[in-house]
Amino acid sequence: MLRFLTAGESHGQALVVTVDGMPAGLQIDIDALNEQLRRRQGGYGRGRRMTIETDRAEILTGVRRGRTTGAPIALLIRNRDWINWQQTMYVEAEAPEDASGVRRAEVTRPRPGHADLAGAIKYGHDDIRDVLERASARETAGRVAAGSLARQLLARFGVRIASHVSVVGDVMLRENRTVSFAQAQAIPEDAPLRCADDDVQQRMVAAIDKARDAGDTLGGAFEVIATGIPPGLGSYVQWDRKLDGRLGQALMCIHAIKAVGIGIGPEAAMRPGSRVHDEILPGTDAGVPVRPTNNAGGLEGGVTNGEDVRVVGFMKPISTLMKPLRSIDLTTMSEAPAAIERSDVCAVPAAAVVGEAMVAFVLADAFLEKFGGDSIEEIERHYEATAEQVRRRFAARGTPPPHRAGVRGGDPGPA
Ligand code: EPS
Repeated sequence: MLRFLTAGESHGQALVVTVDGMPAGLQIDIDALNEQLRRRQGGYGRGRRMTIETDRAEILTGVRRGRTTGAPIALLIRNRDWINWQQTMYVEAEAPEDASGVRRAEVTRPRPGHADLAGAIKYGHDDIRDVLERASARETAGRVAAGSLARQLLARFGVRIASHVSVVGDVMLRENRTVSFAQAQAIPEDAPLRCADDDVQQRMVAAIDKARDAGDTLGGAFEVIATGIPPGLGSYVQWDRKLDGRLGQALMCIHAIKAVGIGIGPEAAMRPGSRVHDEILPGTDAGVPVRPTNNAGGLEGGVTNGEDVRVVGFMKPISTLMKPLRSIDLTTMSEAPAAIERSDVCAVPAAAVVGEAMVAFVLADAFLEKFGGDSIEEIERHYEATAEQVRRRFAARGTPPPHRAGVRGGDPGPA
């Protein structure tokens, strides 16, 4: 079982991640990991904080001479902003004499939509900072670090993952426009919103500018596409083993994500069955029967069918508004505008990168479940044996043999 836990406050000393269950013998590319952290920091609509941070992970345990040992992997990502927050975020009972930064006032006016009020009630905090520091989406840097390790494991078996932003506010890619894996991967990393259509992207930028000027925020949607996925990951036999459910949870738990779609998602509810289900044709494509469409997003019955896995995350607008909504002051219980904290106007491109990481992690977990082993060599043997079995199965029934190596290989691309 592959799992990870994170710790850390947004303006504390550092974020800490522990990844458990990685097999031994995987070559780790720390530059590729840091590149994922850099991608998460980008996107038009981010606030000033991103000019302070340059996220880099330090691997503390579980890797020796560049390869995983099978032991838990601990990673550390330092918060550069900590230097400005020591007077507010010190660990000791009293502020250390050499603590830098200014002492910030307590936060007592919960922001509607944020964890502020619910968290203060749950944990009994008077200063909402005790809630918001951990509820902050800064935590997702840790997830991207963990996801990058999962991604490197999957890449070894030809799985590649990309994403694109399809909606910002009321600006969206044309309805029913399918963005292929290759198109998503070809979007330049410096594209302001990592949208597959330049004109739509320009309108998205304008919508963010307008929201910023109005003291408002915008949400949107992104799609994560994973290609080279072998059939048979997940299962239909038990609710908690259905891979679509696991992917749904992995995306829903990203900050501000309010809905998840698999394949054409909610659109499937509005079409007749004849325009939803993907026909199965003779012949093979990358080792599995030909499917002319992939409305199912690569999952049928909670099991991968060999097509690309496609998952969409829908994000609500960020809840810190520069023109704040009505709220109350918890110290007086009287009406007061919600607190204003420095924040982003739109973070959908960042959420897309986090989405890639979460999808990578869940797919890697399901991959290990199916092809499991304690070392990469052991997993490779299991993977190849299954690939051979699938090849034979189709060959025995007179269909042409699959044209690629592996169950649904694809070339191993960059992690
Ligand atoms: C966040 C508020 C902002 C964001 C932050 C998430 O931080 P700050 O209050 O320091 O300006 O920039 O996101 C990150 C720091 C990050 O690394 O993604 C929030 O309240 O959730």
